[in-house]
Amino acid sequence: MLSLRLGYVLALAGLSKAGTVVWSGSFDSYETAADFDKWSWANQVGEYQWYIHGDGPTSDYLALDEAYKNPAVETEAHGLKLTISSNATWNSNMERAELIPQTTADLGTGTLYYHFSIKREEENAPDSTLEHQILFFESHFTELKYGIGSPTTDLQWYVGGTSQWGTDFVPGTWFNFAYEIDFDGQTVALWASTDDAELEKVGDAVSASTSTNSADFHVGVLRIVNQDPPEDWYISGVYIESGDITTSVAGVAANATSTAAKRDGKFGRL
Ligand SMILES: *[C@@H]1O[C@H](CO)[C@@H](O)[C@H](O)[C@H]1NC(C)=O
Ligand SMILES: CC(=O)N[C@H]1CO[C@H](CO)[C@@H](O)[C@@H]1O
Repeated sequence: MLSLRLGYVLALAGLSKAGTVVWSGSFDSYETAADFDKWSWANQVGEYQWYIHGDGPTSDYLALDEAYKNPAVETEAHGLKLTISSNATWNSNMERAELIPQTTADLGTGTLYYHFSIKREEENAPDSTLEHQILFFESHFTELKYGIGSPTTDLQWYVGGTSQWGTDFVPGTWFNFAYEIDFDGQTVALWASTDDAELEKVGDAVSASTSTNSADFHVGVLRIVNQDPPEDWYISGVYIESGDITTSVAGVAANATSTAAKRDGKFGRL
């Protein structure tokens, strides 16, 4: 009897579980691809720094549309289509298009959940024979990879260069993730689901050299080999949360998101 009631109370508590948004990477702050260009080192507006890209117009690399988001994400009206191509080069010959959080928030203390969803389609599909680094930190202590490991057609979770988990990266399916990073305990775990399913822990905490200067989380894709044809990647539901993880892909109440953005003094100023 007692344990039944306790279970009931815990179930109720579970329903209301949600953390605090520390940084929102919502693409709703941007109406068009050109809005990303309003950011510069001298004018640090918006949710993202945008400097890791090729010499073409931003519309060669970024596009926004309702069709580009995970429909299960309720806190965002549109998602991002990110295109890498032979001219998407930055500081090397590698193909790169990466957004970096623009925030004064501390993204590297305590335990934080780095949320995002990604997808590919058959059209302009990523090449499964070439290594891609996806949603990574500068030091690569946690990241996704594609086109490497076994099988190369898996989307794989890597920690410090070692594959920990993988799933078949089928087209047309949204893959939702949260890196659970314990910056104090120096571990990373992985939560994942597809489409509208709730996130579940798929990778237990493993030790990692966790650290960030709060401006080196690369929301984007790097492909090491430069060759045609171009590839499209879809990204939505990007945010960082502290406290209890939100397992619903619908996201944290938009209000929490806009509160964090307002605190940064950036929201709606583009
Ligand atoms: C870059 O490559 C893309 C894809 O092939 C193409 O659409 C775009 O026109 C190119 N941009 C430049 C500046 O050459
Ligand atoms: C859940 C919640 O608090 N929603 C509120 C978010 O903010 C808007 C206005 O900005 C309210 O209308 C919602 O009720």
